[in-house]
Amino acid sequence: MSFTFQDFPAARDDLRADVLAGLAAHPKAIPPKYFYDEAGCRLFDAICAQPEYALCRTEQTLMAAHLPDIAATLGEVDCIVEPGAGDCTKVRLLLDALRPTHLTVIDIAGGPLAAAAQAVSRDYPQLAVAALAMDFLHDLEAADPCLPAGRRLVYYPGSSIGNFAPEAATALLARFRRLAGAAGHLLIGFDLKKDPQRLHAAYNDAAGVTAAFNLNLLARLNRELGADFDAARFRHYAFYNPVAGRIEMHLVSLAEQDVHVAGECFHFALGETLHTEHSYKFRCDEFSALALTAGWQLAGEWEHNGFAVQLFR
Ligand code: AVJ
Repeated sequence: MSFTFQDFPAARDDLRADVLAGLAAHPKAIPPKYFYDEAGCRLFDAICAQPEYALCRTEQTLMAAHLPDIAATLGEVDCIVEPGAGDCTKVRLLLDALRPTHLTVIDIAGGPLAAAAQAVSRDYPQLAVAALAMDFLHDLEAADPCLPAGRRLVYYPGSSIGNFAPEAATALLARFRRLAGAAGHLLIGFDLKKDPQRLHAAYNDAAGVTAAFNLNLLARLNRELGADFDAARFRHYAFYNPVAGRIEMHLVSLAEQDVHVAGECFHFALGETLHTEHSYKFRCDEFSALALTAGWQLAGEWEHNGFAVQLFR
């Protein structure tokens, strides 16, 4: 059994700088990666249990059903790399099917990652597990020397790629291409374009969990940056934009108000929005074309109930 943990403090995200820059921009915006503090992670898990939000359940079903086929298409894999691995639950399924010798998991939340990776290491005694605490958007290259030689598989499930606008998505996929190496593969899950009513409902669940998830960002800024957002004066607003092919999530100011964040004052006009997330939806051919521009050739494709997983080499 081997477990290593490496911290990359230089490649860490900067909440304060990103939020101050985002609030000074027009329109105001904060990157969605900041949703996931402890409460945000719990709220995201609760979203996945809502009847309207089928994404996580559908991906699980798809992976369980098609894993033998995915494994056969992949062939031998020595190392699985998962950026944004979180609690490492999803990758366990792959470990059982692919039996790699190495697993490298990457996440900005170093503490929870280390605990989850160590638990994986205990359950898979033959596996060499490495946990890297870093913001992979910031400096994924830093992970490269930590990876063993051999056939690598980059695993990026959960439609996380949907958070990136096409240009940023291409750039990230190109970085995954370099990380995987010449003989490497990418296994990636994404949400498909579908009836806009279904998409709308998924981000406007009746129980209000997505609204709570969106508004929790303000609570986080109050706590961590000494901000004075009044959550009652912002409205969760999410809608599908079929022209851009994405869900847009906003917090709309219900009043003209001033908010103080880390010693700076920001004015919100009545009806002004703070943009918090894009969640892009794709058709299969659209996504493989996007990945092709990043150097990836489609090697396999599986679809279930409005969700897809594609394999690239
Ligand atoms: C984790 C990025 C896939 O875009 O559907 C869920 C996050 N936001 N509800 C998504 C999310 C609102 C989710 N991803």
